[in-house]
Amino acid sequence: MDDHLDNLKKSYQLDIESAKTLGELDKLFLELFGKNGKITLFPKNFSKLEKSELKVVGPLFNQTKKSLESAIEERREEIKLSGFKKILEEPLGLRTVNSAALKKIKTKKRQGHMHLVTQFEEEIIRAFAKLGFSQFESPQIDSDDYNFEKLNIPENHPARDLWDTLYIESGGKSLESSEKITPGKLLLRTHTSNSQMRIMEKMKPPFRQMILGRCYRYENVDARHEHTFEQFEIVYVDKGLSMANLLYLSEYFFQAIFGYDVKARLKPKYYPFVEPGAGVDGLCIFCKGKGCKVCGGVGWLELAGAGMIHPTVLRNGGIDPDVYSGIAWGFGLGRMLMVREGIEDVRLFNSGDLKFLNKY
Ligand code: FA5
Repeated sequence: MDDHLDNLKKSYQLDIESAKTLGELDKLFLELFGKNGKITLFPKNFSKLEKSELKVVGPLFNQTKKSLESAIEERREEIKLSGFKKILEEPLGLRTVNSAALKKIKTKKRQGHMHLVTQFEEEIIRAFAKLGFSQFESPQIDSDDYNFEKLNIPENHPARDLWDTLYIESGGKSLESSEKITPGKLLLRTHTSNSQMRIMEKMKPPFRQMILGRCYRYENVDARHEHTFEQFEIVYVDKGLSMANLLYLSEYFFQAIFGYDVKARLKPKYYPFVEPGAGVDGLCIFCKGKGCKVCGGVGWLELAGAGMIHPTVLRNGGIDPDVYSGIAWGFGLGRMLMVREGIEDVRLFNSGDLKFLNKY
């Protein structure tokens, strides 16, 4: 029986190592650990063994099971990483540049560089454009309707306390704007989620949209809170989307901006416009999960907020939640950059302190 286990381990280890797709791995997993899998059914033979034989075969079986499980898990990660890598390394293909012609043009040596946040914006757009997301604009001066009401946050709902809001006195008249703003009090948008309803009203699913821009809050300003800051968000609606897609997108993005070995995990979090809602954690890039000062010993850092778009919100946007599901996923650029670049104070981004900005 130990020979049998040994052969099983050797032959499957080879198959696992040479698997090229997640589908092939799933097949091997089922052959071993499915309802009628070879590993699942193996202990059935234990009753036929002598006690002394069982003492040898039992631990060997456990060890074989564990090593095949971890071989599958490791290969799964390798395949996922090579997938992410391939997407990230692909050129965008939006423009072809005639480099020979460019060389002939004499240009002055350029002084200065783009702001750190602007550079980061470009990285984010590039990563999501590769997955087929297009940019969408929503107004920074908006109505209470789009910022709250239609997102399942009615007036007097306690969840409004999550967003300290700057309202605008317009003397009862609507302010001029390129966007038509529907009735409702005017405010400075507190989050890029004000785009969700506009996208749904303008587009028929399926769609993949991304929004980037300034948000404003009536904050007690400190090292982690600014009154004016940048947020990024994706709104993705299609048939059959689930939290698994959300986890994939999170991991894809973290690996694009932090490096290839950052994992993501989801934990329950309340936002009125998603159900279920999630806080998206990334494995702490400083201690790689061991626990350190930055992550408060937890090993993970919360990097984004997300969830499946609430059926009421889909309905408000004219989308049938029985047919389509949606993912909304967003984060603050300053806070994410603080983690990546080891910056201690979010206020430095808008401070105009050139000594600080020129370091990047
Ligand atoms: C929101 O604003 C949600 N709209 C995010 C979301 C999108 C959830 C899609 C679900 C689906 P929250 O208030 O937690 O959530 O802000 C999101 C991020 O913005 C925070 O994690 C933080 O990175 C950043 N942020 C929020 N307030 C500030 C602030 N005052 N200064 C700097 N960054 C901030």
